[in-house]
Formats: sequence, C-alpha cells, structure tokens
Amino acid sequence: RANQGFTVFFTGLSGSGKSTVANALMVKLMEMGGRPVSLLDGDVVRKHLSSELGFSKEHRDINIKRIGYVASEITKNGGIAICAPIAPYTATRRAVREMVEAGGAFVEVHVATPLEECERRDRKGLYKLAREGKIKEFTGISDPYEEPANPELRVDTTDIDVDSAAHQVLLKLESMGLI
Ligand code: GGZ
Repeated sequence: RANQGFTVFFTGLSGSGKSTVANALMVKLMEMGGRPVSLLDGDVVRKHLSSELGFSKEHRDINIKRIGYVASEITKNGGIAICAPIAPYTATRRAVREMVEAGGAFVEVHVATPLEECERRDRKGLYKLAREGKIKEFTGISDPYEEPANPELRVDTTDIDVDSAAHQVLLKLESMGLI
C-alpha cells in the first residue's frame, strides 16, 4: 500500500552509530516532506518514557516494548517512526515487529559495527568503565547482544560515513516501495 506508515528500527551495540545514522535519516525523510517523522532515540526514550528502568533483561524488554508501542501507533496513523535502541534480544525485537506490522511496515536495520570498533571509538568512555567493572550488565562486555538473523538491512559504520549509511537505508525504503 502506497503511503502507508512505517517504522525503521535500528538495533546495535552502544557506539555502533545508531543514533547518528537515525538522525541523518530523519533529516533526509523530513526534507522529502509528506509524512510526519518521529525519532525515538535510546537515551531520549530512557529520559522521557523509561526513566525508572535499568538494564536488566526485564527492564530492557519493558523499554523496547514501550518504544514498540509508540512506534506502532505512529505507524498505524500513517507516520514514520525511527527507533534507535540497542534492543539486544531477538524475541523482543520480533514482538515489536509484530506489533508494528499490524498497522504498517517494519524495517529492521542492524547497525553491525563490530564490538572492537565500538570499543576503539569509546565516544562516551562507557566501554572503559564496563571493562573496569564500574558499569554492570554492559551490552557486548558483560551482557548479551543477540545479532539479528534476518534484518531488512545491515550497515557497518567502520568504513562508511553517516551520510552514506543513511543513504543505504533510504535506498532500502525505496526498494520496499515505502518512499
Ligand atoms: C548498555 C548502557 C548501559 C548498559 C548505560 N548496557 O551509548 P549510549 O550509552 O548512549 O547508549 C547506551 C544506552 C542504551 O540504552 P537503550 O535503551 O538503547 O538499551 S536497551 O535497548 O537495551 O534497553 C549507553 C547507555 O544507555 N548504557 N548502561 N549496562 N548500554
């Protein structure tokens, strides 16, 4: 269905580039006009929607399902939702996909920048703290990340810049007939 709403759901490690690619995608989609675009970024959601939650499996799942619910409402109403949490668990991502697909399309983008590169960048110094045991249950270090087996798209930001990663997502959306 042309002009249906959709959700672009980025998943990947801390520091993989999810937020920056999601932001660049948002700008491009807004410039195209048409549908409203909402960005549900990991840390923004945690501040405004999930401030009481920590990083246990249970809390991460609650966080992701809240994001999924908001995305499904936006999608159902014909908008574009861009989500950028870590979302480390396959089953939870699947639950969100099902919720969203009831009212539109779900496009899972695995930002597959390897752990070693994320840790090398360590933009916020969190990997260092995690290695020192000062942050517990840190994804990729002391907590799991289940790699998506069949994402609609996989991008690795090790060797490509933000703009070309966002462009790859746009091409995928085009090939799916969503834009
Ligand atoms: C992973 C953590 C943790 C732990 C704090 N594990 O790089 P960031 O800082 O800005 O992104 C990470 C963010 C992850 O929150 P999400 O809501 O995306 O996670 S989940 O989808 O699993 O619910 C990181 C910071 O929070 N952070 N502690 N223990 N990331």
